[in-house]
Amino acid sequence: MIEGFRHVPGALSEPEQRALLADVRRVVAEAPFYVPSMPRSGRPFSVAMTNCGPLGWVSDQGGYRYQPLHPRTGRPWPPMPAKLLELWHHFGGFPAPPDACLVNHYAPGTRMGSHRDADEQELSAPVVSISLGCDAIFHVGGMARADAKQRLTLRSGDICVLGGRARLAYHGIDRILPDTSELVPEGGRINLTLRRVLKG
Ligand code: MD6
Ligand code: FE
Repeated sequence: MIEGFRHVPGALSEPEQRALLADVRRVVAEAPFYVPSMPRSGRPFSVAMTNCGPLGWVSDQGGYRYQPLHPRTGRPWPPMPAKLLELWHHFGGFPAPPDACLVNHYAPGTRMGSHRDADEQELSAPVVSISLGCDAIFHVGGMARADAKQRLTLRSGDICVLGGRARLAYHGIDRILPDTSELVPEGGRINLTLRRVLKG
């Protein structure tokens, strides 16, 4: 496995997962999930997104970027729940706090194509990812899209860290395994990725 990639299965207990899901519900009540579109084609993502924290990751015909306002409501993203700050410090080990958390909702049948997270200025900070709900087949490769990929199953309560050489590695979600968790009542999977965008 590429240096700097860490998978922590079962990092969160079931009560912790339920508490985090309640935090996500409060975020979504203020900042609803919406479906972004791809920069050039304008085609919609299959995944629905929202954010919390001072900045949020967005995509539209103008490109990928971080911005302080929800693109549909025009309001600031809700504050980052305290539990996420704690998880960042525990698993990320980076001195400055995260300033963005992207929240992805995957219905069964959706996927996330292979990509690198490279829109952040602070590339020495890791990205810390938390999985809730149904299992997902995740792949992580190398610095080039064509590099060999390893696949692993991310389950509810797992945490992944992309730091070091893995920070700019290609990765994505091949598919969601339906009906593998009862955590999320409407089904599917929620993924939270904590980031440090501005130099801290
Ligand atoms: C996902 N994750 O798990 C997609 N990005 O739904 C990511 O795109 C990701 O897991 C950066 C770092 C860790 C990740
Ligand atoms: Fe990513």
